[in-house]
Amino acid sequence: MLSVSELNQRHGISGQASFVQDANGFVMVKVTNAQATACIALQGAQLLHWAPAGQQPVIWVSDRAIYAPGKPVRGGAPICWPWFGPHDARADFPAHGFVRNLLWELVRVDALPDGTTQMALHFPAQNETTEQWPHDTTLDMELTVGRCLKVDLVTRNQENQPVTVGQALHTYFQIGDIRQVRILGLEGCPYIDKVRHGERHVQEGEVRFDRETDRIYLNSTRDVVIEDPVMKRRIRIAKKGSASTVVWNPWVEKSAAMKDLGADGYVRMVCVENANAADDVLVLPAYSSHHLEVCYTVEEEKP
Ligand code: TA6
Repeated sequence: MLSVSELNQRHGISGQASFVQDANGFVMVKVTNAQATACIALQGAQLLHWAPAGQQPVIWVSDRAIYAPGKPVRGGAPICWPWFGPHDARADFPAHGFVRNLLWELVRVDALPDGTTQMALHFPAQNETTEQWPHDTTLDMELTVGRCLKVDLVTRNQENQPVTVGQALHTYFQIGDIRQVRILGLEGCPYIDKVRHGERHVQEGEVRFDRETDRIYLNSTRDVVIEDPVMKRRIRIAKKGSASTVVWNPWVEKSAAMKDLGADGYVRMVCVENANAADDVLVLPAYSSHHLEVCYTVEEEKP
C-alpha cells in the first residue's frame, strides 16, 4: 500500500483532497470543497464523515468507535459484501462479509467541473478471503462528495455461471433524538422483523422508534426520508439497484451492551441501509455487473 506522502503526491488535490494517517494508523482521505466536507477511510472504503456546507454532519460515528486494523468502525457507511448479516453456513466468517474490514486500493480522486470531488476505490482480491468467497468477482466503489453524497457500488461477476451476492451500504445517520424521528417512504412495504424472530409484517404508516428495531423492508424502491424535528432537517435517501431497505436502532439494552456504542449511543443514530438482502439478494448472471447506487441529500425543515 502506498504511504500517505505517496498517496498525497499521486492523488492529493491541493485545498480539496488530502491523505492523513490517524493515531491508530488508519489512512483516510479528507475532502473539502465549496459544497461539503467528507472523510473516507481506506480500510473498508468506509465513509466516516459527510457534512454539506452549513449543515451539521449527516453521517454518524460513535464517539466510542474502535479504530483497529481488520475491525469494523462503529458508524459511518460500512460496506456489507458479499453477504449481509451472519454468513448462512459459517459462524466463524465475519458478519456482513469481509470487505468492510480490509484495505481497499485508491484508484483516483478527481475535482469535477460541477465543484464536487469524486473518488474511486477498488477492493483487491486477496488470498485470505478466497476460502470465504471462492468466486471470481470484483468490487468497486465510486463516491462523489457535494451537496449530495453519491455512492455507486459495482459488483462484477467474471465467472461463466451466476453468483449470489448479499450487500448493503450500512449507513449510520446522525439525528437529534431517535424517539422523535420519523421515517417516511416505507409505508405498505412488507418487512422481516429480526427482533421478532423473522416474523413478516407490513409497514403501516411512518416508522417510529420506541424499542429495538431491526427490520429488512422488501419491495422498497421509493425514496426514504428521515424526518428529524430536533435537528430541523430531512435526510432524503434515493437509490437504484436495491429493493431492500434495512432499518436498525439497537435501543437501550443492546446499545449499553456494545462497548463501541455505549449506554446512550443509540439516541443520536439511526441506520437506514440500502441493501440487496433476504428475498432481494442479488443473483448476478455470468459475466455481468450490478450497480447499487444511493444519493443522500439534506433538506432544511421549512420554517
Ligand atoms: O443492519 C442491522 C444489523 O444487521 C443488526 O442486526 C446489527 O447486527 C447491526 O447490523 C450491526 O452489525 P455489526 O456487525 O456492525 O455490529
